[in-house]
Amino acid sequence: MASYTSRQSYHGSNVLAVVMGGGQGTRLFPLTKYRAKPAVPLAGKYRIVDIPISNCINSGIRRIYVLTQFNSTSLHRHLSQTYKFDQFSAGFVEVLAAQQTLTDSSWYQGTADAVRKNLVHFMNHEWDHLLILSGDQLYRMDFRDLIAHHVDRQADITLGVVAVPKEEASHFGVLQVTEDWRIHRFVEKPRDPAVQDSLKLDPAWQARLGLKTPAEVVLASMGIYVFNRDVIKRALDNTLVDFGKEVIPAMIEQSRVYAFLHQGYWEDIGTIRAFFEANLDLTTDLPKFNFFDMTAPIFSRPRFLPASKLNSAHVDHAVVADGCIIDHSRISHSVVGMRSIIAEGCELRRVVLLGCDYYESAESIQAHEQAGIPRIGIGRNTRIENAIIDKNARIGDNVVISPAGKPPNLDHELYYIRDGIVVIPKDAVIPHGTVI
Ligand code: ADQ
Ligand code: ADP
Repeated sequence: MASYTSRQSYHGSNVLAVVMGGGQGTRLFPLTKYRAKPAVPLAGKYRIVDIPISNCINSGIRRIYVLTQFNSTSLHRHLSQTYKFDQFSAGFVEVLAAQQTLTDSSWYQGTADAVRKNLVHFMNHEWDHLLILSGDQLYRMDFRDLIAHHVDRQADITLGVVAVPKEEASHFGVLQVTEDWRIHRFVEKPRDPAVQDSLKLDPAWQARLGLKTPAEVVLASMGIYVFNRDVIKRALDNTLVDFGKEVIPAMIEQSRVYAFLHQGYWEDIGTIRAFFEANLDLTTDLPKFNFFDMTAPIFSRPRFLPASKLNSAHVDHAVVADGCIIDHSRISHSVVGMRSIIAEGCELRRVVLLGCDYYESAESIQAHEQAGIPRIGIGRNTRIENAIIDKNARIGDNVVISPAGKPPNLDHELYYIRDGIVVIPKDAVIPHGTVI
């Protein structure tokens, strides 16, 4: 067991981190149609998985497993080309995909099931604390503070928690704590207003925590858990499949389960709407998540792309990644992903372009043009609003893309609408003149 008692003596080598890389990925579909959720591009040049991994690295944790339902080449390539540790640090970032397990070929039934099926791999390493992280959240946290809180209280399990408005209680595991943060009640996604009401945080606590909002709040689980080595074995020595629904409520009865309050920005970006809004928030004057904070940088794959080129483009409140060429167009409140090519006369408002994987060769452009197929990128005089354009899409000239006047959810052969946002899938071809 750990012999240290505070942050000073804590060392990241006592911790093994596990990133929950997603179930079937239905909530982020169609972005997860061809790739695992952790590989979904974020903020023009990152992938979702860079967030939890960077938080780990910035907290001194260098042994990280990523659990995912299916193996995608892009996830493997990204992780192996990005996170290289020297041979003295014993660090690794490794994917454990559901179908790879030897004893059971079935998909992970839930978060606890995914961890149980891989426990044998985890136990091969030396660690005192297993840090379980959600794979679809945008936040910055120093896990050393979380672990120190856990160790100082001699906890068996500690949950990262945030205060959220009471109205959002039904989306989270909601809990109540004693003066010393020990959890004595936990209800997963309470729907009953009476139950929600009974879980709200005492105004005196609200003041103590410095929460200035007059609104009623509850303490919500972030889906971030620290387990001691012996405790995780015990907690999963059964057939329970889900941490929030089953394991945590069961453990509260028999173990020392504590909460650690996270007070910075934190957002679940696991739905198309949340993913879209979190990307667009980066284009505001003062984004809620600060990619510019170099005290805890977000890492990603170095690509050695040229700086972006803007030819009398009018760009307002936009994030433009490396390697783009934008001609005589108007771009506002948009994220322009790496290697995006935008021809002249376009108007983009509230658009998240995930970018391109490569530059199309002159021969390829010519061959496609002869066949009447647009080149990769956005063609001339095209207007797009409230949309996510996945990688390598070929959007033609004089195209209009907008969800206005359409149902909030729709499947079409060329595109999807999710939560009122048009999503153009990866490698899609939208012919010249199409009006969506
Ligand atoms: P949810 O987010 O609804 O609630 P869940 O669907 O279990 O819970 O997802 C948790 C994380 O695990 C996500 O990152 C997800 O992608 C991943 N995941 C889910 N199933 C998986 C599988 N089979 N294999 C690999 N990864 C998988 C949880 C808690 C709540 C808490 C919220 C906070 O249950 O108590 O409040 O997270 O967002
Ligand atoms: P995704 O971001 O959708 O998960 P991948 O990471 O799998 O995509 O693909 C990115 C890589 O694929 C890039 O390194 C790029 O070099 C390569 N690539 C994909 N398609 C092509 C192509 N048609 N021509 C050249 N390179 C390609």
